[in-house]
Amino acid sequence: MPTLSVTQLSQLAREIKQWGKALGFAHIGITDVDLTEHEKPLQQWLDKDFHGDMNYMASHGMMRARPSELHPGSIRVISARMDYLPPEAGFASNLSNPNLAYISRYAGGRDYHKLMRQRLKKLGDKIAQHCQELTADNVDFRPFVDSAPILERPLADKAGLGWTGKHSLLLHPEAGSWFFLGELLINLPLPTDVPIEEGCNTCVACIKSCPTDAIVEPYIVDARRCISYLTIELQGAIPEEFRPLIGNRIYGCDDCQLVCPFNSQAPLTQETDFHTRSPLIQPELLSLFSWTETEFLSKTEGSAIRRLGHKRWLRNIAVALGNAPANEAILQALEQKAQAEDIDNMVLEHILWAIKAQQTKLSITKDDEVSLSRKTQRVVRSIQKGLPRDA
Ligand code: B12
Ligand code: SF4
Ligand code: SF4
Repeated sequence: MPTLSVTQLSQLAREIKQWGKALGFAHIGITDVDLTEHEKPLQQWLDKDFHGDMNYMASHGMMRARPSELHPGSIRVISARMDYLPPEAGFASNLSNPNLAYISRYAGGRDYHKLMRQRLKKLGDKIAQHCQELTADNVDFRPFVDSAPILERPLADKAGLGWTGKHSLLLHPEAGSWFFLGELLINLPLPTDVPIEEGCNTCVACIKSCPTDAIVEPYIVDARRCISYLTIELQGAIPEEFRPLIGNRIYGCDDCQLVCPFNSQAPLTQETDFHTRSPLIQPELLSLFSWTETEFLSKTEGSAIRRLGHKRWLRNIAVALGNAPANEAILQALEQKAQAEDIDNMVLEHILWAIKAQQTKLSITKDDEVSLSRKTQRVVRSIQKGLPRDA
């Protein structure tokens, strides 16, 4: 382990925060590697099967809560926040138009994993070089961004980056919650930061607004009910009970953050790479549904959406088309796709579900009327009132 003096370590901690800012991180905090108090809640969450078919959540045992086992020798975690809210997010206009596809605003630009990991690696290199010059000792570090089994949110909470909201995400009184987390595990005994005070108080807006009631208790999300899981993580069929509740959300969901009062002044991202790319700005469902696999792969190149694959892309859009107002053009597009020779059985089942939903609606009314669920109407009103810049 490097042998810096206490004064040198304090000075270094200050410099790490400045270097982090220069690398595009909005907030850096430092904490130790002890997550013992999270082992029991994590195990309870797994025991209840809240992870669904995300086997990677269960397969590493308690290593998630033991960063020092993940990278032996680590005694500190440098936790980093990077903001992703793009300008002109258009949340309300997008959610209130059921003929448009809604894509979570974290995913419309470049995949954050690689970008953040590279920046964290640069920060680690800078620290190592600095220590080499001071003491000629070797610093050992490893960057993580959602890439390995590690409890990122509890670490960031301990490092003072924010408090854990009742939606289970980290949020900060000034910065809200539109940010990614990443960290460097390191073998330097840097001074640690203190957590900030919890600020949700009596608010329960996120719990009340979740379209699928996935926040089953304050701070606890049953992933199997969460639209983010259903549209991104789940490999197979989306359970029917959730399909009508998904609305037009074809990739992830932002509702629990959209109603959070702390997002009213949230900073926009400094990374132009996170701005929503043109084919994904308020896109028509029918237009996205018409993409061939080759088009899907080229239009989502470099984006996290690409990992979904064309099959699940079609699955998700079929559900949203089934939820769209009655429309002959939609029915036709669905029927055409159902007859495609290479259509996958799982996708076909969703298309048939959507055809049935459209036929039922068409038999009742031919109006292209807006049919939003009560909850979505409330979320839209809350965005227009609380987040006018991003509405
Ligand atoms: C698995 C996962 C999911 C799953 C499960 C979500 C969940 N809440 O666990 C699904 C697919 C549903 C999901 C969805 C989303 N995710 Co996600 N996800 C993860 C991942 C990979 C692991 C999270 C985890 O460990 N869950 C296990 C459970 C047990 O952990 P937990 O919820 O923190 O549970 C703790 C609390 O319940 C706590 N607890 C229990 N009782 C109490 C009581 C009190 C008072 C308190 C304070 C705490 C507490 O103890 C538990 C153990 O520590 C992390 C990245 C990472 N490696 O950490 C990203 C991560 C959490 N996700 C992230 C994001 C952005 C999202 C989405 C917003 C994406 C989207 N727009 O669609 C949604 C939000 C949904 C939501 N409300 O959580 C970001 C969050 C950034 C932030 N600001 O906090 C992360 C950190 C990724 C990243 N690197 O930036 N995600
Ligand atoms: S992301 Fe959507 S579905 Fe998941 S907990 Fe939040 S509001 Fe509910
Ligand atoms: S909506 Fe309310 S309860 Fe939920 S995280 Fe924000 S402040 Fe906390």
